[in-house]
Amino acid sequence: MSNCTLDVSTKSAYLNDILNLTAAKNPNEPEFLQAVKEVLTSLEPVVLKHENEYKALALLERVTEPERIISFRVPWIDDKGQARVNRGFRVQFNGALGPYKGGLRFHPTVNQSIMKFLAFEQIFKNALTGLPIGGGKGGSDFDPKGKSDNEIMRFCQSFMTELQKHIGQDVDVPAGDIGVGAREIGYLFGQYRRIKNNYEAGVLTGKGLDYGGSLARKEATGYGLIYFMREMLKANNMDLNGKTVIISGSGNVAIYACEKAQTYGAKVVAMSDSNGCVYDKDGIKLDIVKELKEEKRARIKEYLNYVPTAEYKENNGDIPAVYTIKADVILPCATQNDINLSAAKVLVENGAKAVGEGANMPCTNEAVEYFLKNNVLVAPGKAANAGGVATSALEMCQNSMRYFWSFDEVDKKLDGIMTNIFNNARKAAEEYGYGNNYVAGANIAGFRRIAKAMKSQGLI
Ligand code: NDP
Ligand code: 2IT
Repeated sequence: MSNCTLDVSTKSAYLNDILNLTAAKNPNEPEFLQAVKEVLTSLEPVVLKHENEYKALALLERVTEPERIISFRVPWIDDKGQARVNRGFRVQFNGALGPYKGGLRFHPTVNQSIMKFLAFEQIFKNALTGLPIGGGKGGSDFDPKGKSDNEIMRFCQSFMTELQKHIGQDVDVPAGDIGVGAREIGYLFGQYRRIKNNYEAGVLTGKGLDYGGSLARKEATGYGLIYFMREMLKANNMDLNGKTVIISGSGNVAIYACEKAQTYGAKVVAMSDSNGCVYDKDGIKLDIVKELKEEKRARIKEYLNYVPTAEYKENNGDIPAVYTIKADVILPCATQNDINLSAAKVLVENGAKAVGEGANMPCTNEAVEYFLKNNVLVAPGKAANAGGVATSALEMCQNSMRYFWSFDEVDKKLDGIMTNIFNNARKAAEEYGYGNNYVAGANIAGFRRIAKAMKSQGLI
C-alpha cells in the first residue's frame, strides 16, 4: 500500500489546499487518496489556467466528495444452515453526465477506500467514453471463492434486496467487476425484477444474451484495451505484431485481452491468478485458460495438466511472479497496486516498452512515474479499460430501443470509441506540454468534460 498522505506541492495554491483537505478528510482511505493524488496533480496546468473560476465554484472540493455513499448489511444463509453477514456498498460519486454507472466487486478486500477509489476513477473513465454515464461503483467483502452456486444465488438475492432501493435504469446502473460475472448478474437481475415487478432491462449491464445482454460486452474490456494499445503503439511507431506479452490475471479482462493481442500477432507467454503464474514459452493456449477459468473455476496452475512443458511460478515476496518474466508489453489485468516500484524496475530492466492497464490502478503512482521516466509508454486504466463500461452504455442503448446489434456492429463501435479516447488523451497531453504522457492526457480530457457539465448545472 502506498501514499497515505498527499505530501505533494504544486504551483497552484488552490490545488495544494484541496490535496491537503482531501487527505485530512479521508485519513483511513489510502487507495482513495492515491487515486485523487494521481488525478489532481496531473491537472496542475489546467487548474492554474482556471484557478479563480474553479475556486469560486468549489469545483475540486465537489469532484473529490461523493454525491452519496450507501453502506448496508447483507445477511445470508450458507449451505450448512449457518447465518452469515457481509457488508455491501454503492458509491454514487458523480451524476453530472448521466445515471451513475460502474461495476460491482465481490472480493474479501473490499472496503470503503477501495469502493471510493474505483468510483472516483470511474467518473473520468466514463467521461472519456463520450457517452451519457456518471461515475459509481459498488460491491461487497463477500468472498465467492469456494462457494456453491446456491450460496452465490442466496447472497446475490440478499444483496439486491437492499441495493434495489437505490438503483434504476435512469438512476444508477451496476455491472460486473472482480468476482461478479454473468452468473452473478443473472441472479441480481432476477431478484430486482421480482421485487420491482417490472422488466427494467437497462438496470444492470453484462446480462446474459438470452435476457437483454449485448453481444461483445463479455469481450469488450479486453478487446478495448488492445484497440487502445494498437493506437498508442502506432502513434509511437510500434505495433503488437511479434511482441512478447505478459498478462497478470486470468479473469474476464485478461482472457479477452489475450485473445485480441494474439489476433494482432503478439505472443502472450504468461498469465496468472492470485497464487502464481504459468509461463508457456511457446505461447499461451487460450482455450485451456478459458476452460479452466470460465467453466471449471480452477486455479491457473492446472494449465500444466494440459501443457506439461509450461512452467508454474508461485508468488512469493514483493513482486508477483508474472512480472519477473521478460516481455515487451505488460498488461496488468488483475487488481490494484499489483506493480509497485520494485516490479517496475524489474520490468524496465527486462526491456519493457509499453504497459497497458486493463485493471483499475494496477500500477502504484511511483511505478507509473518510473515507467514514464524510462520511456516506457503507459496506457492508463481509466482510458485503456474504458471499453467495458462503454459497451455497457451500448447495452443500455439497445435495451432502451428494445433491439439488438450484431457482434460486429458493437465491436466496430467499441473500436471507434477506444480510438477516439486515445486521440483525445493524446491531444490533451500535447496541448498541456505532457508529450506522450497519456496518463496526464487522459486525466485532463476526462476532467474537462466533467468540469464543464458541473459548471453548467450550478452548485449541486
Ligand atoms: P475477474 O474476477 O474476472 O478476474 C480477476 C482476476 O484477477 C483473477 O485472475 C484473479 O485471480 C486476479 N486477482 C483478483 N484479485 C487479486 C488479488 N488481490 N491479487 C492478485 N490477483 C488477483 O475480474 P475482471 O477480469 O473483471 O477484473 C480485473 C480487473 O479489471 C479489475 O481491476 C477490474 O476492476 C478491472 N476492470 C474490469 C472491467 C470489466 O468489464 N470486468 C472493466 C474495467 C476494468 P484469483 O482468481 O486468484 O482471485
Ligand atoms: O471498472 C469498470 O469500468 C467496470 N468494472 C465495468 C463497469 C460497467 O458498468 O460496465
